[in-house]
Amino acid sequence: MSSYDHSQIEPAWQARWEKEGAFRTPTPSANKPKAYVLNMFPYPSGSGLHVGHLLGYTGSDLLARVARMQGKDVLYPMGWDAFGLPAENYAIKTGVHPGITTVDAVREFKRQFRQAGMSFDWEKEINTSQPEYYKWTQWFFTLMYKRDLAYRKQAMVNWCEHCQTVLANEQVVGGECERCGNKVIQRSMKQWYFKITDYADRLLEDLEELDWPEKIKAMQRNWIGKSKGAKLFFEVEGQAGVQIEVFTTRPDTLYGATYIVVAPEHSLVAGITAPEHLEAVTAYQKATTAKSELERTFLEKEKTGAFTGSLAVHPLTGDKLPIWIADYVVATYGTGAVMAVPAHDERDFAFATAFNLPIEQVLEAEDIPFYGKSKLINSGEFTGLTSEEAIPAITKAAKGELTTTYRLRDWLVSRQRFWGAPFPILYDEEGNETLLEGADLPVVLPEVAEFVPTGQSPLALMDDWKAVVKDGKTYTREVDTLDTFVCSSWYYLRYPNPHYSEGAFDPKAVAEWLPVDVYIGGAEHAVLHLLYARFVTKVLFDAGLVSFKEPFTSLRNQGMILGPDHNKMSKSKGNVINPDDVIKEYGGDTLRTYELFMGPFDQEKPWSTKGIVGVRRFLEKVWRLGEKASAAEAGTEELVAINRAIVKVSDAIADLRFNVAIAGLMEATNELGDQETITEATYRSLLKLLAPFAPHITDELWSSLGGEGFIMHASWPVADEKYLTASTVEYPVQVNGKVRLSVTVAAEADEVAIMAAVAAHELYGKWIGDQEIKRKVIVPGRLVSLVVG
Ligand code: ANZ
Repeated sequence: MSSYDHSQIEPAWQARWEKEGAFRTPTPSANKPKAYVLNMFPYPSGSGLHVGHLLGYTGSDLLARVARMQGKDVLYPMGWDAFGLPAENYAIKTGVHPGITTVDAVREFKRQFRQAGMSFDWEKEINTSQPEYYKWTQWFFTLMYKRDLAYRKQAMVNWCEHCQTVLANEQVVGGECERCGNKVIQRSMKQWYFKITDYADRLLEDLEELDWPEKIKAMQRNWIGKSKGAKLFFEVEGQAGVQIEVFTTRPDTLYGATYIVVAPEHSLVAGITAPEHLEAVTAYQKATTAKSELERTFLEKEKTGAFTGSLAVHPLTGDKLPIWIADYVVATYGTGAVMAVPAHDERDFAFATAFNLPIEQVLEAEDIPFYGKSKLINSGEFTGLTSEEAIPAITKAAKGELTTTYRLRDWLVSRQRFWGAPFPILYDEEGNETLLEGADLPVVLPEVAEFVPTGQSPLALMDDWKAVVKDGKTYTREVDTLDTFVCSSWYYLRYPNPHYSEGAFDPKAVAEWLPVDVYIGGAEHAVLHLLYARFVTKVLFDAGLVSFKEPFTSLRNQGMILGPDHNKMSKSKGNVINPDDVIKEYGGDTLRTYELFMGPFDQEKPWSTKGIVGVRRFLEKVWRLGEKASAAEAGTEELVAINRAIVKVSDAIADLRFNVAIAGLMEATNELGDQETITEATYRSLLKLLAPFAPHITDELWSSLGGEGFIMHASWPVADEKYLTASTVEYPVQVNGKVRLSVTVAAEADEVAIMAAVAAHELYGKWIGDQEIKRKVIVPGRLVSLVVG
């Protein structure tokens, strides 16, 4: 038998798979289950894939391969989230058009995927930056618009000075731009929004039915941030009819309110600021615009603020409460104003302490501040009630309203960028908007020569493109582009029939394949992409265009692969492992198997060169095991080993415990290696179990045994129950006090069966032979002891 040379085998099999269309998606048949296995599509970056990126793809590839072998019709596609900031930033740096760099990057990604043995059906490939695709991204905008879910408003937006663009809340991380890490400031601009807030409750409720990691569901719940409370109203002293509306989750603490705080941006501020406080208030407002929401509301942050000079009237006691502005109150949450209860609210406590404002305890507690619920004290007629009882009672008495608020904001979709899908919107001379539809789509992105950011979209500089005459009227185009999260909110619908020209997706093909059965991707998409995709699916459901309400039935996240130094892989740290190098030295099969063997799929784990060598040796062992595959009949140990492996590997894969599955394969390989010979049938079963992990070597060995077609089209082995019964027991056999041999029998084997196994042992003749068995002790499950002579 020749030795295992991956550099010969792997490219040859890749070429055959391609030539013979091995990964082509079948037409789904009525009598077979389907599996739509999907990985979050990448943006094709110029730096290619590192081994960390490959983990998720390897996991989904394995699932697709197993599903095929289990007789399912499988759709396993791949495409490119090609629009967006990274490509545009790269273009700004190099001066090369993103259209060109994207083509190069896609080619490079495909080469790397191919080398790693990925079984994507490239006939299903999509690319969000092509007019054929973004025509339908624009159509989604028109759908939103017509369903009153798209609107434009002047608003304070997150602005990245470095990228010169607006960012969605989700793209601001710790007050910084998610992409470039620069500080994000607030700026007022006219922007397009999608009304995702209309779906807040359904996005929350439907989480229950999803087979998703609990952590991700919790993050979505948090992001939606449903909060039950009340609106209470405070008159402004001396200003008839002017009221401050506050949102509170704790109306039970109303008697402890000692001052009011409104957000610096609140529309009432100008009207209630006394002349002698105007300068300080204006200066404070200006300082606030430079801060991000996170910075403002961060608990430990030093509290700042300014007094407006006005007083509010307590609705129950008539007390006069000073009205302050402070940045810890956010304009966009609740009503943008709070009643401050320093004895029972952490931020109010810090603020009152800093500004020497009164603190009044109104809940029974050993000490203040106290943030829990308890019995009311110092609360007039409500004294003695529990917090729960007082919430509705006080709200009613104060003429407030019980209400629910959400942290979720509408989705801002305007970007002042060039490398995105243009809006299907025109404005007439008065600024009224007109929607472009039907034959007017796609609005093709023009060839822009100048993409240096200026604060407005580079498209604003394209006078020829911008000016449109339609039905004799002149218009100008919207020059912003759509957030790339719009492109990726619907792509999974396009794959089943990616070149469909009658609509964004082929309804028949979507009915056959959707929803996605398993979705694999990084946990960093816990809120952004996953929430948008769920929202879009619900809109389509409401429009009667799809029959399901959730796009991704089950979701799994891959963990991060760290560098060998246990740090996150990054160019600057010089700890990036390039899959090309690993594949060259050890092969794609070793790389795949090692990635899945490193540890639990969803956990963080460091790269280890030692570990990869171990996996390579394992594959070599499997290769050499072929030399033993000559037995005419299988022995019990062989059958037990392989059947146990079938169960272990199948079960572990079903739970995405790939590392456990590989451990099972290694164990079986060792056990089978201990046999003198094994049958070809057993060896074939082992190869089938290994095939989804290591597709090249297994196809090579499969064909050398005369296997038909590709091993990926063979059927997944099924265990024979007979050899699984509470497994087996190994009995050491003592002869005259010394262990001379051992036998493996079924756990429930009786004395006769055990003695038969002893008699069949090849060492029986040597140690017992014709001697008389004078005494025989069998300790069930433990040992056999014979006295002979
Ligand atoms: C009085 C009070 C007393 C409060 C008390 C809490 C405890 P969640 O649960 O997150 O919804 N709040 C309301 N609007 C705000 C805004 N725009 N910016 C910053 N804080 C705001 O939080 C609701 C609570 O956060 C509200 O209830 C309000 O403080 C504050 F013992 O009102 B509370």
